[in-house]
Parts: sequence; structure tokens; C-alpha cells
Amino acid sequence: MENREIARILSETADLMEIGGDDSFRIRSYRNGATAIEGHAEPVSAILADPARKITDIPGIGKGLAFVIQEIETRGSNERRDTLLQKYPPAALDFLKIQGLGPRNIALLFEHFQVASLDHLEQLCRDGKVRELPRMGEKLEAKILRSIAQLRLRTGRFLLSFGHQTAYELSDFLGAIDGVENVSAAGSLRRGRETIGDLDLLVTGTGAANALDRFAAHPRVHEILGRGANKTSVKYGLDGLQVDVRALPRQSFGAAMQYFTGSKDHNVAIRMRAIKMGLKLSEYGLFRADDESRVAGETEEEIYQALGLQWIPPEMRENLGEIELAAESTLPSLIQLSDLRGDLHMHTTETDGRATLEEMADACRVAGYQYIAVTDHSKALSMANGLDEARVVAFARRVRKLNEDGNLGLRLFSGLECDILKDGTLDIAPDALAELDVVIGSVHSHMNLESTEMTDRLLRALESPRLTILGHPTGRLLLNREAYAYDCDRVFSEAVRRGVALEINASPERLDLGAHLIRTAKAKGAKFAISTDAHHPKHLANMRYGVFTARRGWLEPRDVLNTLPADEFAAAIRKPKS
Ligand code: DGT
Ligand code: CA
Ligand code: CA
Ligand code: ZN
Repeated sequence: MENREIARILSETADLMEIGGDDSFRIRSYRNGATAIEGHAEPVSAILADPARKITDIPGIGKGLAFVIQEIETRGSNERRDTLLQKYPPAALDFLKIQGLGPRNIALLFEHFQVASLDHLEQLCRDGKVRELPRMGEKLEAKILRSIAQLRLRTGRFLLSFGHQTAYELSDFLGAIDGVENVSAAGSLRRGRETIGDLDLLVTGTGAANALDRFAAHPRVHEILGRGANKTSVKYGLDGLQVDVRALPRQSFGAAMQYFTGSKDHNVAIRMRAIKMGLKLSEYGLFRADDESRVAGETEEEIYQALGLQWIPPEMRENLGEIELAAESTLPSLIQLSDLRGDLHMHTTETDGRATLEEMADACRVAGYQYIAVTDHSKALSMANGLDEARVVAFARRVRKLNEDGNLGLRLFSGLECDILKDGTLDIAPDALAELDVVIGSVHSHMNLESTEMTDRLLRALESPRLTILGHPTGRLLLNREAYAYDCDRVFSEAVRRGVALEINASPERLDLGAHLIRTAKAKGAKFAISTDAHHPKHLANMRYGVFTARRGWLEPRDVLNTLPADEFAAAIRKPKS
């Protein structure tokens, strides 16, 4: 088991213990243990497997907890957790995610109403029953209802980054099985959707059938949903992601990839086209309708070609006009990761980042970038120790000096992620902003304004001649927080008129703008910046998710500012002195 999974089971147990009213000292020891294990560099399972070592050497892990961890490693749970899960319904863990409902309240709800599910709790709030309990009132009921609505947003889907991580894990596992030639991901993951419902994997080779058996016996599989001759479906890992693995012969690989990549709407349109041409397309291949003879199937390219189409990138397969373009050989040349020459949004230890400017720059140089903009927070984010005017000016000076010294191995642009205040003014005075190369304007507060007020706020921010990029333009957090409401048409048009680029924030929790709004903005002539918003060097690799999203928005390199060579980029962001 991975450290983060062990840690998660420990803190889950602690949560349940809180609901159960357990001893607070013991609860704390579970929580501390979880933190210690999560932060431990070496896999705990490796230490447990070595008889010469003991995990009590890890600070924060005592004898009692060591025993519990051994139990978790062996069977994925521990006695205390099992007992508590028998006493309380599994929904107890969901309840803890509801804002305003502490463990004590949850225990009370269980006691009085035997609440079994979120639905049940929702009904109790609607009926005004919750307010009958001590310390609970109408306000709490409203809060619970809002929070349940948010939880619902989250259930059933998973972040793309999580899907990728699982796909890598399973590709390694399946790929190592004798006779397995190829393991490929299809479905929404291959299309680069920002969230996935389940993971679809295709396996070819003489060992493929055997791989289905081995997969069903994988230690992290905890529920088998279906077993067929060519398919195994399971719930995988602690988060219960559904994974469908299909085994197929090599000559159908292309047809199966085409079919299982979807989207469904794209496939329906493609199959109609085949029928009109006297052909029949299935997951096994493309055949002539009259004599069933095989036309294509081993590769996707030959299938699209036989249908008179250019090969269509998976990110475009949503039946939004891509088939028509492919028929005329006028598909856009979508942007690729290798087109990006710089990252334009990152934080350092000056504010809430975890690495220094030098460390971030070094990681970017290694990643092959020609330039970066370092954009720490502004003073409105006081929790993050945001920069005030004096620090902004000092930072711009420091960047000029670093560029003159020329030891960084790339060009550095001075920047700031400047808060857009409630009234739409920027958090930093214009003359300080004028010292900087790149100013990202972002909303981090008052996100629940009325749509008209939010529109005015953003329009006002765009009036600033110092603004370069509108950061994470909708503020959404995937599976977690909706985009804030405003008039996108007006704001995007104004951004185009003012020469302000729109960010595609590549953080997997954001992917903001999303594909649909990217297309809306592109139609108005908008320019974009794809940036990671990295708070640690490891986040720099998230650029790929931004690129997936940009491709789903049909962007080409010329739509994106940070595909430009350094000098052209510098010219493009230069603002008139006014
Ligand atoms: P998801 O999992 O909700 O994120 O979305 P997908 O697109 O991965 O959907 P999924 O896993 O149900 O199916 C994978 C692909 O297989 C889907 O994009 C198209 C294809 N497919 C599955 N079932 C059908 C079907 O009944 N008809 C058609 N035309 N295609 C299907
Ligand atoms: Ca899927
Ligand atoms: Ca599926
Ligand atoms: Zn931000």
C-alpha cells in the first residue's frame, strides 16, 4: 500500500473515532500518525517488509500505532475502523465532509434519526427536523443543504490527473504480464476530459485473456462488477474508481480504440457516415455492408481514412463539427506540449510556494523552457504573505539583476498574481505594477456576487492598462466549486479589445478556462496563456493537463502567448506607458 493510502485510512479511522466520542488523546495519535506517514519519503510498506527494520523509528509512530499500520498494510483496514463502520453507516465518512456538521452533531443525528444516507439527511433538513436537536437550527439546515448539493457535484467523477495516475499504475501492472503486447487507455481519459467517470483500458496480445484474470486478483481491486470473456470491470483502489479492462485481438485494436474512445456522440455520427458509404463500423472493425468483408480495423488512421476523413485527435471527438472539418481536410493543427516555451504563473517561498525562485527557475530550465514569469500573490492575500508595493518594486529590480547576471539558464519575467478587489480595482498601485513584465489579475474573494456585479468587477479590472492576463477566469474548482456567475460574452470581448490574454490554468483541480469557454473566447479572437500556477516544482508537470484542455478548446499554437519565442513574447506583452 502506498503511504498516502495508509495515511488516509488512519485519518478516516480518527474521523470515525471522533463521531464515536473516543478518547481525544488516542484520536490525536492517529492523526499525527497519518501526517507522519503521508510525509515520509520512503514507502512504509518497504520498511514493514524488512524484518531488520521497524516503523516505530518514524517520528510520531508508537508501538500501538505500528500494530494498526501493520494491520492496514495486510488487509486494508484495522479493527477499530471495522467496529466503527459497523456501528455507523459508511455514509458517516461522507457526513464529515459536510460543512458545519462536526463529529458530535453527526453522532447526535445518528442517535436520533438513524440517518442512513445523504438523501435521508437532506430530507430531514427539508422537513425542518434537524432544528429539533440541541444546538442545531434553521441556519444549520440551510448550510447542510448547500453543502450536500456541493458534495453531489463531486460524487461519481474523478479528476483527470487521478485517472492518469491510475492508468500509469495499471499499465505497468498489465504490461508486465506475459504475452501482453499493448495497454492503452481509451474513453474520456484519452479525450482529455477534465473529469472522468471511469477508466477504460484496452489490452492486446496472446496474454490479454490471462491479464483479465490477473487484474481481477489485483490486491487493490475490492469489488468485481462484471466478468466476461473479453472484459473485466472492477472498483479499484480506495476511491472506488471503476476500471473496465477489455482484451482484444490485434487486428481489432484500431477499431476498439476508435469505439471505446468515444465520445458516444462522435461515434454515432461516424457510424452514420459509414452506413451512408455502404460500410458497417463496430468495435471489431470496419466492414462492407454487402459481403461483410473487412475494410480496416488494425489502426484508427486506416478507419478514418476509409471513411474519407483525416484522423481526428481524441480531444476533438465530441461531434461539435470536427467530422465536417475532417471531411474537408481542414482540421486545426492543435497545440502540443512541446509548443510551449515558458510557464507564466508560479509561486515561490516569497508567498505560499514551497520552493525558492532559483529552485523554480532551475526546474523550468530542466523542463526545457526558454522563459518563465514568476507571479507571487499580492497583499490582499495576507494569509499567503502577499507582496505590497515596496516588495513588488524590489522584486522587479531583483529580476532585472538576475537576468543581467544571466546564471539562470533561462529568461525571467517579473510578474505578480494581483488580486482583483471586490470593486474591480487591482490590489497594487499602477506605478508599482508598471515595474513588472506580467500582471495576472485574479479573483480570490467575494465570489458569490450577483452576475451583473461580477461582470462590472471584471470589466473594471480589464480597464487597468497594466493587466496582462486574466487568471483562472471562472474560479471554478472541479468537483468542488462552481464557476462564478458573470457575462462571459462581455468580459471576453473586452479582454480582446484591451489585449488581455485569458489564462488556461493547468492545475488539475481548476482547468480554468474550460474547453467550452475557450472556444467561446477563441471565436471572439482571444489570446490565451497556458500556465501551471505551480506552488512546487512538481506542479510544473501539470502543464500537460492545460494542454489537453486547450486542445479540447481547439487551440492552435498561435492562439497561445507562451508558444512565442522569448523576444516575441516580450514584445507581445509590452504595454504602452501611459
Ligand atoms: P466517462 O467514463 O463518463 O468519463 O465517459 P466515457 O466517454 O469514457 O464513457 P464510457 O466509459 O461509458 O464509454 C467509453 C466509450 O465507449 C464511450 O466514449 C463511447 C463508447 N461507448 C460505450 N458504450 C457505448 C454505446 O452504448 N454506444 C456507443 N456508440 N458508444 C459507446
Ligand atoms: Ca470512461
Ligand atoms: Ca467505461
Ligand atoms: Zn490564483
